[in-house]
Amino acid sequence: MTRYLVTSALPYANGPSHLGHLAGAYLPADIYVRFLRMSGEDVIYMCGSDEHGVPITIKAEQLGITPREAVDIFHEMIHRDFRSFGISFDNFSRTERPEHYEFAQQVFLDLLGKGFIVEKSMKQFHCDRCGRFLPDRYVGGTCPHCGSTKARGDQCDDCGTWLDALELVDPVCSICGSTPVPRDTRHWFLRLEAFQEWLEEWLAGHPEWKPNVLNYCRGWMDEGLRERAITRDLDWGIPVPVEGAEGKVLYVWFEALLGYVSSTREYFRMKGEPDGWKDYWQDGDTRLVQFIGKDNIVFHAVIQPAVLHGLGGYVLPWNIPANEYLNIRGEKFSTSRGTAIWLKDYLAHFPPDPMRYALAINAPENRDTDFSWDEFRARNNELADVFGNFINRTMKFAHRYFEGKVPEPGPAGEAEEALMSLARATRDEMGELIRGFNLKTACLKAMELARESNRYFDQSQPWKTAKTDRTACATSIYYSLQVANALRILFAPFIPFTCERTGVMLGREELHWNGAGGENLRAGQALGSPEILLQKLEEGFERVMYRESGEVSPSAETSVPEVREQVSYDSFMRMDLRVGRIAEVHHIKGADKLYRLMVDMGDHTRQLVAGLKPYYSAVELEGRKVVVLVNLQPVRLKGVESNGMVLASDDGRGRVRLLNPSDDALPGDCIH
Ligand code: B3M
Ligand code: ZN
Repeated sequence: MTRYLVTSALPYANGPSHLGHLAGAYLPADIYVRFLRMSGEDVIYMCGSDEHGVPITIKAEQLGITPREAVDIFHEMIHRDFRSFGISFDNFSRTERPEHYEFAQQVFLDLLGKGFIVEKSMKQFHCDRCGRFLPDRYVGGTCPHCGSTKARGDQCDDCGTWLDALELVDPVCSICGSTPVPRDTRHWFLRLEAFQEWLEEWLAGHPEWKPNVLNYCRGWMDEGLRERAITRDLDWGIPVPVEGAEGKVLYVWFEALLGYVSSTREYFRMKGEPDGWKDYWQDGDTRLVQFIGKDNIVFHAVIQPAVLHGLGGYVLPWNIPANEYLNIRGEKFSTSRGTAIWLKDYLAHFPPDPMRYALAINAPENRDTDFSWDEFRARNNELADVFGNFINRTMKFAHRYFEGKVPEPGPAGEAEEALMSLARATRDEMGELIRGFNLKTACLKAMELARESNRYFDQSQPWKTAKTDRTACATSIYYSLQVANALRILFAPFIPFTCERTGVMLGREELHWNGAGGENLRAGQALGSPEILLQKLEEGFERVMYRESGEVSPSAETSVPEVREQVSYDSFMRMDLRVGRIAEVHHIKGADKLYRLMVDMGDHTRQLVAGLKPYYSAVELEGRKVVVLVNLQPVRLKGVESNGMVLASDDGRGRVRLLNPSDDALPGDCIH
């Protein structure tokens, strides 16, 4: 059986995530994975923070904190913001973990033993003023290939070339600006040239890959591969596991690429299946699909396959659908340069789905694209006017003329047949497009169906037939409801939160791709209450995010709430807090903020009502461990009894995050 192992580039834990990250390697992966899950495929989505290397140490130095403190802050922030955007990783790990250290060091020793890694002396830039070697981004200068003056010691972002710092023109120390000098040092080299022939053959076997990826690799191969240093003079990172290598660590790119494997190993260990990762990484039936930005192509399409081939027994990338850049005012979003629109700043004011839709339909799939708030507003309003409006008017008619039930239709006429077969054709076309990584075109197809659905509604004029021909009116609302359900399914990979809420309104929550285009809503079935799914935006709406300076203002700082009145130790001890695990998540009719949860408390299951709907989808909650106040007086909310409370934090700006007991805490454990 074909298994899909999907990854997104491990984001450096050197700052919050921005729209450029989302558009490049995370949203496309999430759309693809959600579609595969809905199609019944066996798929896991692995990612995690990339926590070593110079990007981290430079950031930590800027902030005046240790690298470990920096990665702890940004790992949490990145993970939180991606989840708030519905990026549905099955595991979001991190490379600052003993399990990853061991695996990366084992791989290093394995390749060393096979002669694919050799130790050599080399010249490296040294800053005599700073008294240190200058690996990677500690050196800046002009790129010898494209002339960009923003090139860095290991890579030029503008042309993506993986550089040897000594190639830089007019090199400068990034710390003090002085001119560095080449000095002798010893490092370990990956003998890439040993893989030239094999890589040529392997790459030739993937003509189906995106042209931008293949052209890039071809350029690299034509230039001829040569050995590359894969260790660095740094005191932050994974120590080189050989005698005499004090003060040297594995080059971040060498070990981060192995982070995909160690994230998978962690995921299966936590599931109690410690060898489960092998079914994906060491089984020929696996399709490894890696979503990245174009600046990461060489590492994923050349270095990673060479390392995994050198190891032997690992699957190699089946496809690497690299995206180009999403720019703003013509410049790449950049964490290290601080030119970005941070996810958390957007989320503090607006819901995730309109941005998911705008970035999907304007994705930099084959060329750089530019983000603008005007374009975003146009896409938001298009989604509200076409998709949102169709769902809303259909629901309103069903409530106004058919007691909030799916009406009994008359015989389907030509228009109905045409509409339903268009829904099925759109479903099949979209499936093809998504499997071929043409996500933008797939999204456009869904929007075309939504437009066609509105045209059907207008042409059938239910506001007239409601008075003149009830059967005709029932028929058009019946089929409008069926195609509303099709739209919910087809848009779900793109705007999951909105489609989940649509499902509650339609009384259909299952998400099977092939369900689109069928008559799944039974006549007579009760419907949920209609709600406005999407808000339109006025011109200048984005000002709420900007300071006078014209820069996106960090989310408005909130005043820290006053500390409440003191309590005695005894009165605190009267609160009975325990660990629980969410076993089931149910919607509550007519409650758009509440879930009914069945929580496993170890020796019993307890029903709770929790206002988590704006912050978590049901799938994110199921299986999650929580902290429960169990001796709170029971209350009834929307008619549902709640026996206790789940504890969560609130940052005062409307961001609510559940308190997580540690991995090894068990349901029923008491909390002191
Ligand atoms: N941390 C992302 C970047 O270059 C880099 C990806 C690692 S994937 C193994 O921004
Ligand atoms: Zn210096």
